[in-house]
Amino acid sequence: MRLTRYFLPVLKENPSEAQIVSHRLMLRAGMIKQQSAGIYSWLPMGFKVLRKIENIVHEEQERAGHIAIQMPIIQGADLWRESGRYDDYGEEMLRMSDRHGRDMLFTPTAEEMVTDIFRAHVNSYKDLPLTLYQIQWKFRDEIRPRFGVMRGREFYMKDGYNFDLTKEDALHAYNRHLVSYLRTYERMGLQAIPMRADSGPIGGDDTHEFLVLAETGESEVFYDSAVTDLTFGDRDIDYDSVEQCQAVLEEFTSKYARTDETHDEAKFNELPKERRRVARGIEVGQIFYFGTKYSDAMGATVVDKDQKQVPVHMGSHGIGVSRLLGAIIEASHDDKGIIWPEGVTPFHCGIVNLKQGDEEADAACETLYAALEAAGLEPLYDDRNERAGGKFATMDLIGLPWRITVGPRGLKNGVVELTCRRSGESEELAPEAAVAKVVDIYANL
Ligand code: 5CA
Repeated sequence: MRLTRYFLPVLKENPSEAQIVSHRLMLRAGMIKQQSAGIYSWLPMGFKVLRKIENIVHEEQERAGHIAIQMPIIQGADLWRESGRYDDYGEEMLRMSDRHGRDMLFTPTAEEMVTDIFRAHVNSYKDLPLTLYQIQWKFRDEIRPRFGVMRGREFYMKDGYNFDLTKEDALHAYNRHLVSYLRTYERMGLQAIPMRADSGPIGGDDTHEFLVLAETGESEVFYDSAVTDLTFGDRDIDYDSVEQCQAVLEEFTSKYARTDETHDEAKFNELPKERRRVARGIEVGQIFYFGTKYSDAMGATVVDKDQKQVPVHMGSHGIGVSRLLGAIIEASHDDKGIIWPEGVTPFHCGIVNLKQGDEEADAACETLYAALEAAGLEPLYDDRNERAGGKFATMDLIGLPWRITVGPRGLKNGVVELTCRRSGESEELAPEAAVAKVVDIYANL
């Protein structure tokens, strides 16, 4: 993409309404525009990152054997009356009626609808296990929408639902989700720590939240510092293996890590003092096992081996896809702007032409641009007639991990400059070598 042909409405001034750095940077980098409290338009660069995050979530869900569907955003009230949640959900549920006076609502989550799909089409234990998921817009009429996409009213969520014959099978599904989430967040350059949590209006016994540590996080968290040493890495896990998933769950959840809702001061104090941490975190996902709560209420049963009708065991599992943009920026920025992890960056590499209009510099930029594209990467070429300082400021603000700077002086010596956004380090390389290095970095992700 050439910047002169793109739509990147960066703001020079700090927007006064933004209280936290991710919100400020998303507005300044022209990623989102607020339309109402907690409701945003996604401008091209914000939308691009949203899609990247969404793709990673899809890939990891599919890897875990989960199957994508899409359910409607506007739902009838009847299913929610069956489960009892039409009344229970309260003012967070945005309600409306259609022209026939039928009660409708904007979906805040989808346990009821997915259970309805299940009961209409699945009758036998032979069709289990089954996990269906979607990535879809949700609406919750939050009392205090704030911090941009972090606590929106309209937000994008991956919500997945497992259906299993027995509690043991459903707990395996729970563990499998935990494993796949660890992998998902790490691919985005994030450490998200599973913490024992409270189930709230979803209901259920077992639940973990995934928290990214950040001073601006809304949740207070208490943990053993040893949990931050754990990384999932590129382990090759067989998601069908009960033992393997169980082992990962135990490794990642046996140390003390809890949100304030489940915090147990006495237990926490059993830890050596130097390992006790009290901090804040951003909740980027939550997994639940809730047994037969919805299948009982809505008659979602299958016949078992003995031809007996039994209610299925379920759980639901969410990832805050739009919130993740904010969480990634909170975890990865400096005073100049965003620093995108390679896995989610909107463009792979920036190209800055220090002397637009100079024949050689222009030609060298075109060659670099073509070479990066030919290697399957997306460069962003700042081809504006701007002074170098302005171009650097924009690149730093929008946070592309790599930048190639091209100027007449370097070209005389046959070199361009390759700069790493995170470390700030630069090296002079022949143009082909710079391209080769960038290609190599992304090939090894
Ligand atoms: N049905 C279950 C799981 S499918 C569910 O709704 N879980 S949840 O309430 O925990 O939401 C899942 C994730 O969505 C949360 O972990 C959080 O990351 C994100 N989320 C929840 N509310 C908001 C909000 N108002 N704005 C942005 N993201 C949100």
